[in-house]
Order: sequence, then structure tokens, then C-alpha cells
Amino acid sequence: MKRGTGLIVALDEINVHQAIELSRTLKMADALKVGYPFVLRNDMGMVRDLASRNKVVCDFKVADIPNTNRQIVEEAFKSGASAVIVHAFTGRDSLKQCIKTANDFGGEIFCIVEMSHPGSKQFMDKSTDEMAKMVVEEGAHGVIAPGNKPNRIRHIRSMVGDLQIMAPGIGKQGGNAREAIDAGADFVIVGRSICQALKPLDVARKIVAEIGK
Ligand code: NUP
Repeated sequence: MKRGTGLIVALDEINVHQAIELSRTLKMADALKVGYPFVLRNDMGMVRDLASRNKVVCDFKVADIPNTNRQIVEEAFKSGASAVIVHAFTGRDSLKQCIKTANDFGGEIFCIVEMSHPGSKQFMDKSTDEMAKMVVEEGAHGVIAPGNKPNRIRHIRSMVGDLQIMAPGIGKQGGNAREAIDAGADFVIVGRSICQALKPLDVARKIVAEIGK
């Protein structure tokens, strides 16, 4: 993904009108991220609409057998997504399929190797290194690393070389944009702190200024 301001805005708890409004207002964002809350509440047509104005990252946490992964990733790129977020824990064959499909569409795959919520420790964090190694070997475009754990971003950066890192967990989940970027993230993903603010543009500008310091 082309890095401009380094801000990606997650559109989760908002309705269609707010989404359209935000997509027009938050032009400084490098991308808008949509996930299940957004597409289940609206539909993939809305993704197409957003993609006509902004870069869109589909956070579908794809985690299935290769044949199903292919179909999910295809639908996302057909709807105009620039990148799709997938899980790495389902293994090499599933990941390979996602990357192959993305390459067919000229899109990008970002793999989750560790998450920002406390439960990530229970299973996922034990396999972060192995997953990061596989993601590099398979030629994914980037990874998702926890933005509220700068030490873990630093570690993941040391594992993935120059792959891009997107870091969610900023604001509401306790992370700080500047610290995440200093630790090695290329992008911070921010949802509620911007979308639920009275003045989303002001908050977005503040975060962009923080990143740019
Ligand atoms: O580890 C992750 N943490 C996380 O919060 C991986 C994610 N994809 N996310 C997503 O980032 C989460 O689903 C939400 O869409 C966004 C963070 O939103 P907020 O906590 O800034 O509101």
C-alpha cells in the first residue's frame, strides 16, 4: 500500500450515511478499513462505493480452506479492495491461495501474526514467530501487528524485514500512534477514536500530526 500519512481508518460502528460522509471528509487517510460489522450491516455494494473514492482494506480475517479463501479474497478484490487482511494460523496452503488470488487481481494480502486484544496471548502469540517466517517466505505484502504493544511491533519488524506493518489497537485499545510508528509500523489503524468523535476530522488531523512528528 502506498504510504502517505500512515493513517488507516476502521469503519466499524457506523451507518451508511456516516460512512459516506467520513469517506469524503477523511481524504488524508491512506485507506479505509471495513470488516464484518460493516459489510453485514450494509453490503459489498457499499465497499464498491467507498472504493470509488478511497483505498479500501477488507478486514475479513480470512481463515478457511484454500478453496474457500480464494472465493472470499476474489469477492473482496472484485469489489474494489486494495488489500485483504487474512489469518496466518490456518497454514501455508491457505495463505498461498490468498496470495495467489491477490496477485491475480494486483491486490495485496496482509496477514495477522498477533492481535491487540488480551486473548491473543492464549494461542496466537505462541506462534507469532513461525507465522511471521511463513508470511515472509510466501511473499505476502505485509502483516498486522498489535499497535498497543510497541515491543511486539519491534519484534515483528525484526522478523518481517521490509514488509509493511499495519498496527490496530490505537486509542480505545490503549495504543499510541507515535509509539507504534516509532516501533516500526508503517500504518496505524484507528477506528472508534475517530469515527465516534464529535469531530472526526479534528481527531484524524491530530493523529496524522502525531505520526508526522
Ligand atoms: O489485532 C487486531 N486488532 C484489531 O483491533 C486486528 C484487527 N484487525 N483489529 C481491528 O482494528 C478491529 O477489528 C477494528 O476494526 C480495528 C480497531 O478498531 P478501534 O479499536 O480503533 O475502534
